[in-house]
Amino acid sequence: MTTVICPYCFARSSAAGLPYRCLMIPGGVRGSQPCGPERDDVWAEFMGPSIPPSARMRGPVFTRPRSPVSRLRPAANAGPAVCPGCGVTTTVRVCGSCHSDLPSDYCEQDSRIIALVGAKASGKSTYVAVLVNELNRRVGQAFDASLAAMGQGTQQRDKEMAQDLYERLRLPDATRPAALGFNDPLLYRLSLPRRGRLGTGSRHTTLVFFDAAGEDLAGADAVDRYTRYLSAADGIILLVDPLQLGTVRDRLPLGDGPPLPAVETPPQQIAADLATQLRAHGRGGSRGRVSTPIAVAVTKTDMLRPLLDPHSPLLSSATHEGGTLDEDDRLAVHEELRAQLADWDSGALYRQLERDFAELSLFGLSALGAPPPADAPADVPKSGPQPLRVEDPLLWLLARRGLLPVTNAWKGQSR
Ligand SMILES: Nc1nc2c(ncn2[C@@H]2O[C@H](COP(=O)(O)OP(=O)(O)OP(=O)(O)O)[C@@H](O)[C@H]2O)c(=O)[nH]1
Ligand SMILES: [Mg+2]
Ligand SMILES: [Zn+2]
Ligand SMILES: [Zn+2]
Repeated sequence: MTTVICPYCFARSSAAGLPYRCLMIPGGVRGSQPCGPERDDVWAEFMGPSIPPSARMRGPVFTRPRSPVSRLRPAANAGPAVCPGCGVTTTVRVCGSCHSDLPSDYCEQDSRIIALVGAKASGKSTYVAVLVNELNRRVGQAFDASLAAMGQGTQQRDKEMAQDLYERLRLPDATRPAALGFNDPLLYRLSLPRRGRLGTGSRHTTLVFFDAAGEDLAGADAVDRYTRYLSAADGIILLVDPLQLGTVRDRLPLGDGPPLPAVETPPQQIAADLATQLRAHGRGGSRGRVSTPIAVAVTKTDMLRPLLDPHSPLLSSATHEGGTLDEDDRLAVHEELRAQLADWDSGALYRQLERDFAELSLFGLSALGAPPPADAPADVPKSGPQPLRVEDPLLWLLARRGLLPVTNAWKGQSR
């Protein structure tokens, strides 16, 4: 049975049990009256006071009556249902807890929630936009994968982000904090080839990203929804801005790039807060370490060139030969960063992570491939984004869940 996690309130339910919303359209049957809008207080309460009273009036929500057939064949509970009020068929499913409408194909496959976390200006919004683009091009090609935005909200945002980054060469604005309004989750359908004896075909997974504002993380003040999102996550990507690390700031040659960003919450503080929240939501495992896998990615690695060996594995992307994830390559990156972090912040971040998380891997990436121009710090470099290793953290998390094949040169085979 397909389990659906609502991408708005993160309540879990079986796809078959989700209510429907009437579309309020005329049925074409003479004499029949379409349903009128009703006050949806469940939804209005979830959305908060910013929703004007007129917007609270929506299509009636109903549940499909239980029939003997539906009990025997759960599949009979998928697909459209007939509204008991007007007799017209609807396909729109809503979350039973918050009454948010779900995109039409959201309920057809299991969902994986990937939480994206990082201090203010660590590069989250730029990263998501570039990652989506890469997954549809180079990486998608290597893994025979495709990614489709689900629902109008995500499609619209993707289009705007891509136009800004790739055509107008403009960097994203700072994301608004959740306290000021509602930031919609980004929903994608990832299709990967199905492997195994049962032959070919595709396997679909829903990916939910939530691009929060950096300040939403601030320890005790973290909004409730954000915490629920973190505790529902199957994997976490924590973005770390190396320009926040004292030694990196001291050593970078000045003058040939944009000014250094203002100092934000230190990454080890964010990691510790994150672990506290996850433990409070039952994600603590053995020895108090959090069981959710965490990919810790140092961003903006283009700025670190002067501090790295020219042959550093951080300076070129993986090839993903044969559509598999190269475990040796991942380890080379992990070890390189562990060694560098021991130098850049005396290993403080890594020590904190090891204390708090049972499953962790370090990554290094650059969404832009080069620093923004010194004279136009809000612009993408003239050549457009030339990303480095942006896909690695997500691919690792997917592989942890058995969704991607992994190779290991030492064993010489994939598993
Ligand atoms: N050198 C370099 N700078 C980057 C890169 N990605 C982002 N930046 C810089 O970091 C700034 C912040 O990036 P955002 O993507 O807006 O960061 P964010 O984490 O979404 O920020 P908030 O929404 O405020 O929390 C950008 O304006 C760029 O100046 C990169 O790959 N390389
Ligand atoms: Mg942002
Ligand atoms: Zn919900
Ligand atoms: Zn109706």
